[in-house]
Amino acid sequence: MNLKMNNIEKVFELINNSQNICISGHKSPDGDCIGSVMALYRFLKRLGKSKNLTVCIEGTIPFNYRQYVDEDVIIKEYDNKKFDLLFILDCSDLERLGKFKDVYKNSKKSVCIDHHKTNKSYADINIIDSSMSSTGEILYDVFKALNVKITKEEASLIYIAILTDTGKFSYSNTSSDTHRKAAELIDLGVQVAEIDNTIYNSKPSNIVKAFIDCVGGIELYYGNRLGIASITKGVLEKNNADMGDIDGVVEFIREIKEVEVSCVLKENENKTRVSLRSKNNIDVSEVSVKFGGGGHAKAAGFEVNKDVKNTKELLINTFKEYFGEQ
Ligand SMILES: [Mn+2]
Repeated sequence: MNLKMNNIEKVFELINNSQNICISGHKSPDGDCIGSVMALYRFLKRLGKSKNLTVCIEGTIPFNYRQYVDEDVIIKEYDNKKFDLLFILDCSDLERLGKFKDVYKNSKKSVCIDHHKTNKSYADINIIDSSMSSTGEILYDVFKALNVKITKEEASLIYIAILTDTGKFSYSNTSSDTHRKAAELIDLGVQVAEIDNTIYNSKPSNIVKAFIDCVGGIELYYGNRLGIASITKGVLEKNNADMGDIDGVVEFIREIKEVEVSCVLKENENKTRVSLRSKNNIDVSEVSVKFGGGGHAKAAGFEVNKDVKNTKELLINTFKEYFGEQ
């Protein structure tokens, strides 16, 4: 990656000159967001001596990440506190900060580290590279450029960020550099099998049952090229599960041979959050941007003020353009 060294120096200078620092990530956090935010938190805490650090992420931390998170450092509500410096990680636009989006205007300086190609460089310093698999990968480059050795705990958090955003090093965003960085992280003490078991093989039975209910409802359109499933409030209530706990449905749909685009609809009050994955050439970030969202060519999302049924119709109509008649 072409990290602009003058940018890195400016970031370091900002860190040194700031007392109150906030680290934020996108709402409904995933592994990349959580791993990157917590890695930066630990890193700054270790270097920062008397610095005042605040972490804000809207939404519950999924159960499988909780042991890697100091949950008491994540603030629940925003009281308009002012910051000298704000880090915004893995966040394509400020709306994705959810109820914490005002931290941006209440911070003197901001640094965005991200890999979403729809990111419009809204911060004072923007370290954005859409060729990177994950924000964790970029953050690792930043740490390296700062010339500070990172700890096993920090390495593990970055590894989690990379592991989850590459689908265990299987998506097309996985490069030889991604593997080289993972190798370096393992040299720093990352326990690969232990992390795999915690992140992927530790689901409570009710979560697996909720997952089965969701994938049991997969619908296929356009000769199986479009696959849609929903995570509804009903399914969550029936299985006593949280939205953030159900992971992997959109990836599961993609396992169907003919599926080119997989969609998961998440019911959220009167709105529906849509996650899209593309297997081949269709750029799902284009579709997401059309509806006010963003993301990557092969993984993107958006939210609409419609219920699940109407959102499904919207998607079927939208993809007609790509797949032709049903
Ligand atoms: Mn990411």
